[in-house]
Amino acid sequence: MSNPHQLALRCLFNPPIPLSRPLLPTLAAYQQRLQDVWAKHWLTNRGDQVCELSQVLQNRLGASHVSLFCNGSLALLLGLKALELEGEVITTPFTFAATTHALHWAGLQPVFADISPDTLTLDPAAVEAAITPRTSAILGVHVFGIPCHVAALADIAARHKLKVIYDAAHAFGVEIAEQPISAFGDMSMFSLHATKLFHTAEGGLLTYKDAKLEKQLHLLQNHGISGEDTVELAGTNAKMNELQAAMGLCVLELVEEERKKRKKLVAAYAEALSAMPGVQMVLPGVEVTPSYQYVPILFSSDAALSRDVATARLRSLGIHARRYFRPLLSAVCPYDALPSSIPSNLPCSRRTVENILCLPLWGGMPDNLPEVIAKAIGS
Ligand code: T4K
Repeated sequence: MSNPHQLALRCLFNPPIPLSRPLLPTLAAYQQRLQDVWAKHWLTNRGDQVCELSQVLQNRLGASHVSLFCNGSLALLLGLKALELEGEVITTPFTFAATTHALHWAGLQPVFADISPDTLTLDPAAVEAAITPRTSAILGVHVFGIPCHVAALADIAARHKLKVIYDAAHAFGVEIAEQPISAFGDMSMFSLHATKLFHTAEGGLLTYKDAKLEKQLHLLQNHGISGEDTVELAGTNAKMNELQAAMGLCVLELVEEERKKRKKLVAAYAEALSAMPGVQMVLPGVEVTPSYQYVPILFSSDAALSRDVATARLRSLGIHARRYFRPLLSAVCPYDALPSSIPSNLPCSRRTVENILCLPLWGGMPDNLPEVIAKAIGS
């Protein structure tokens, strides 16, 4: 005999439910934008679409300066270069690999500090304890769109004369007490990858306060070339192209509607998971306007299933939840050899990476999914 829970678990999703699904404009809307690109025969190197998107995003994000890139990883790398940082940069091991790799490629030494259990972002006390005479900056990650402890980090940075850079890959549209997330720190990087709420298929965006960085970033992303016969520095190619920007301009028109749908789904998850022992949604504080980018949940020993058993059960139902962000970057070569990677330095990060799970979230996903997932992991 089957009980009602077991009956519900039999309804498999085929094709499987992905973690996220890109927000897409109608083909007609995209084609309309492309008509202008075709008419001008201009595909990249600061065309009209890129300039328009840059202007629109500057207003939308309330940022004094913005620069667009071909992806978020190169945006972050070139942002670090433009700031002319040296030596050590204190950062979190609980992030996507691109954060730490950007430091590596910029010739900087990552120094891992532990995260706070409330936000899963850098613990300010651990950051302060990690400062040495070689420290030049703090690279925080607003992981899952949950803001770092921005006030405490700003205070530490001011006292020790450090730069603050935020990896805001997941934080498009996030505000803290109505202040845009880009208002905090010297520079923020937003990923515009297809998996993000707002995307350009592939893409990246830097916001920053120092006007002088704009020219430097342009040189760095355009081979260091400033004129037909002038190469000023050793740059690379990291430009956004017109097809990406046209996609972004179309997607931007859909973002608010998508946010509303995701907000409802997040509320449904909260309701479905509320009475479940040992399973807790990781949510930003009440003063935060969320990005609705991910639905991270944490398992504790009171949960009916462990994180890994729950993940496997969901997968057997055709639901692709993801164990973001595993492994910790402190456990990955070459960073595992760093003194700050020693496990005793990172207890909260280690606990988190063993117990975190991100549940599917995209506007068009089935309405009953939060309930199905709650049933699957709660029994
Ligand atoms: N910093 C942080 C904190 C980041 O999270 C990231 C990127 C970066 C920096 C670097 O930014 P970018 O250089 O990427 O702009 C994905 C993304 O590729 C990556 O952008 C993102 N973070 C990371 C968290 O997620 P994967 O390897 O986990 O993605 P994948 O292919 O497994 O797709 C995830 C889900 O989305 C699946 O359910 C399938 C679905 N999907 C994916 C794509 C690409 C679709 O339905 N359609 C699609 O087109 O890395």
